[in-house]
Amino acid sequence: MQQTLFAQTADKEIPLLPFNGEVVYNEHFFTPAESDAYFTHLVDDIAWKQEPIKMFGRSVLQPRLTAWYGNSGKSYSYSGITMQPLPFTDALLQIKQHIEPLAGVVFTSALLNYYRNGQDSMGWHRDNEKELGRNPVIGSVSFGAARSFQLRNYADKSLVKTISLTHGSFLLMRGETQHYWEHRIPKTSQPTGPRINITFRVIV
Ligand SMILES: O=C(O)CCC(=O)C(=O)O
Ligand SMILES: [Mn+2]
Repeated sequence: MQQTLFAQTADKEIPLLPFNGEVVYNEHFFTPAESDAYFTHLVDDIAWKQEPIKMFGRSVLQPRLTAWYGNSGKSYSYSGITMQPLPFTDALLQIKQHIEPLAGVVFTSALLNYYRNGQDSMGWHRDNEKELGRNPVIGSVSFGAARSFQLRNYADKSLVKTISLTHGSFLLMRGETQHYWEHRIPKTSQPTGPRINITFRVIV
């Protein structure tokens, strides 16, 4: 078992996992003004769709809107659907360049999720598709309403970490995280405004 190490933890980075992976959270990564501008741009200019996925052999609509952007030629299979990316918008390129120095990788793709209200959600899963390589580096940027993000140990499902992902925050998952921890955005019955999340990924 490998202990989590943070060789270059900056003051503002909060490590979240006790072992078997690395997740760091940076709450005020973008300024409120930048975050407001990105949120408005993303709501208006992203080609949002509500895609069907297969659940227990049935086709159901995902409980959120999604979009897939990235370098050309990097298609991606996800929950039984294969997505072809649209070319990065200028705003997505700016956000990508802003997070890459901290992530230490060059991201090739971005999955965008638009949670319209508290009833939109994402179930337990790991970002462990084979296209992401052995130890995926996932850079996750959030704008809009704060939502709970949960990490649960895959072997011991009683071990759950919950964090609120706020407007303009940046969460980085790396190392062995996707082997040992799953994550989700649960539904909430609290009145909740819209939220956009972008997970930048490296397709190898
Ligand atoms: O909305 C989030 O914060 C999580 C999104 C996510 O897990 C994903 O896109 O794979
Ligand atoms: Mn995920």
